[in-house]
Amino acid sequence: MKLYFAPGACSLSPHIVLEEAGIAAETEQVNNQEKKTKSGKDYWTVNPKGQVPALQLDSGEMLTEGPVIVQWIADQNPAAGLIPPAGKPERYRVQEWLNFTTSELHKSFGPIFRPTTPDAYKAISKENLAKRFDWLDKQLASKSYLMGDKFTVADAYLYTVLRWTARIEMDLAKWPNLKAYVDRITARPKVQEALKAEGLVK
Ligand SMILES: N[C@@H](CCC(=O)N[C@@H](CS)C(=O)NCC(=O)O)C(=O)O
Repeated sequence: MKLYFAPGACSLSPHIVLEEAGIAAETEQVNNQEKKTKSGKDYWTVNPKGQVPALQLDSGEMLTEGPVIVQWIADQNPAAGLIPPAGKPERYRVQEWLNFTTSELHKSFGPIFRPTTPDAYKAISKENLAKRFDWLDKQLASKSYLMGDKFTVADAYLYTVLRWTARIEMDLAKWPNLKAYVDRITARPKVQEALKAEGLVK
């Protein structure tokens, strides 16, 4: 398996899941602006969508879409307990969280990062995020992780997205449960490994 990633981008989520699952995979950094991989390959030929993450399977097939990639990785090592088995109601709860994160949070950040987005649009996107964070903060009031006591792939994704608030000057201190959640996940040894591998911490 080989994961194509850009440091700190949404590809950090499958990177964390690889570490948490104890799966040794190759990784290759992508320059997302120039669409070139570290070894000089044209990234459009790897993923014609031009986005990270992309996971090359041992069969050579390319799997894209972060919420799907994390499920595939977690299913390679069920003993790691990163995702409930397909068919169990809890599996669909995890998918519910992945879908919420991708559609209600992840995609709000892109236009805020983009320098050419009008300020009024950025302000509205931040307002929308803040509303979602108000709700999320309540969800995390009495549990360590989205599914309760157990860290799952949904946490790897939500954590990755919440890290971006620092880049858009949204202070998570306003949402104490979210702040504690991010700090809790940052402290996980395997998360530290993924952050180190992407050059995000020393
Ligand atoms: N639907 C895709 C979106 C992936 C995505 O937004 N990737 C961003 C980084 S977080 C990216 O590569 N952006 C560069 C671009 O779109 O040119 C997924 O969930 O995997």
